[in-house]
Amino acid sequence: MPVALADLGWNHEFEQEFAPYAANDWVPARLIRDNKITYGALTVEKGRFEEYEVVMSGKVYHDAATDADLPAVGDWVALELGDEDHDTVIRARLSRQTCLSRKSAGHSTEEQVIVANPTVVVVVTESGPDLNLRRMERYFTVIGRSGARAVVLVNKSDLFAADQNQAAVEAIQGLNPDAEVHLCSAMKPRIFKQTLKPYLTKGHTLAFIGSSGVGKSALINELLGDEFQFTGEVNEITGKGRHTTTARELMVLRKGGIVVDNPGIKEIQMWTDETVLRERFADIEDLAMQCRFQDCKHGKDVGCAIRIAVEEGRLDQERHLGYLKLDEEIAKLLKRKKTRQMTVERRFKRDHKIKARNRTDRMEYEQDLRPRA
Ligand SMILES: Nc1nc2c(ncn2[C@@H]2O[C@H](COP(=O)(O)OP(=O)(O)OP(=O)(O)O)[C@@H](O)[C@H]2O)c(=O)[nH]1
Ligand SMILES: [Mg+2]
Ligand SMILES: [Zn+2]
Repeated sequence: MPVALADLGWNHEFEQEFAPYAANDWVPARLIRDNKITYGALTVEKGRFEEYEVVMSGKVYHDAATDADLPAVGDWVALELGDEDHDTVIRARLSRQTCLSRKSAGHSTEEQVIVANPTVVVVVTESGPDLNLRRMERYFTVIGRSGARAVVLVNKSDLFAADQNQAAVEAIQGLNPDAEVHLCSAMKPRIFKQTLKPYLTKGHTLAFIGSSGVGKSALINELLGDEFQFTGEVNEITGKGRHTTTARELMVLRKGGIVVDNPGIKEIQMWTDETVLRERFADIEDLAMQCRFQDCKHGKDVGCAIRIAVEEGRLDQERHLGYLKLDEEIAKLLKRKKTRQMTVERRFKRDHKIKARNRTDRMEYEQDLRPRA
């Protein structure tokens, strides 16, 4: 069966925006992989998918005011096809119709695009230790902003008791009545595929996110069927293959629908906002208000309400330790932000230098042209 760009998510609005580029003989393609310096891009030629390794043009790079403006997996771009001597080049990026990104409030330079143009964001979790309702709230916030629908899969149902699974589904549903929350297991692929079927429409993009090890790739593998097999290393302890996804990748399903596998999101890396970090320990901060001394370090201090809560078993010791490391964590975070800011500034400076150099070149050139006296 011949394929068309619509199988990749192409639609009327993209086509309209692309019209001026078509006049240059550029071709529309969707970015499926980010290799840092190059990208993988998928297009359709003569009814078949064709993949190219492509680079960004200087203009696309320089026009990007922030990292978030740079092409990302899921983006539609205009390609100028190369030949033996020339790279295939991204000449333009089309506007995003939806966009899953993380953004710390007020710092637009720090926005990071996770997936461009998703139709549905599938959050994978479990009813076991990975379940974290606060984190789930954060996911709902970013999905809400993305313009995509939210679907949550409570995976690994085979590993946990039925009432525990049910309670997890209800708690997540309670956070967001608009989200669609389903129980599933990669060990029961038939039922799982049935669950996702309504979302796997031709041209619809499903972006899978969630912590490392929750089963995103295992579930995607089931959807891909024979088309795809991981060649992961074998875990010496369990003897099972375990492949940690290291790069985001967009894949087209033969029966319709597009999936994007993402590396597991490390919570700290993902939501590095001081407030968010503090939010995770809101209950402990409440306890801290009850400490006897205002400057309590919450260690061995007399009358420390936090320590007493640990001793009485009302507070998990690990969480207490995590809380004690919070300031350290925030300091690290601020340092990282600063480094980031410096990179951005350096880039502006460099761009400025290039411009200045171009100007000098031009002036010298014009001088050369001037008739000599
Ligand atoms: N019992 C059980 N094991 C599962 C299920 N889903 C996934 N697993 C196992 O969990 C492990 C991790 O699964 P992956 O699919 O690699 O997890 P991931 O979310 O892609 O992880 P990252 O790529 O690191 O982000 C693998 O050994 C899977 O076989 C499930 O429903 N039940
Ligand atoms: Mg994976
Ligand atoms: Zn204290």
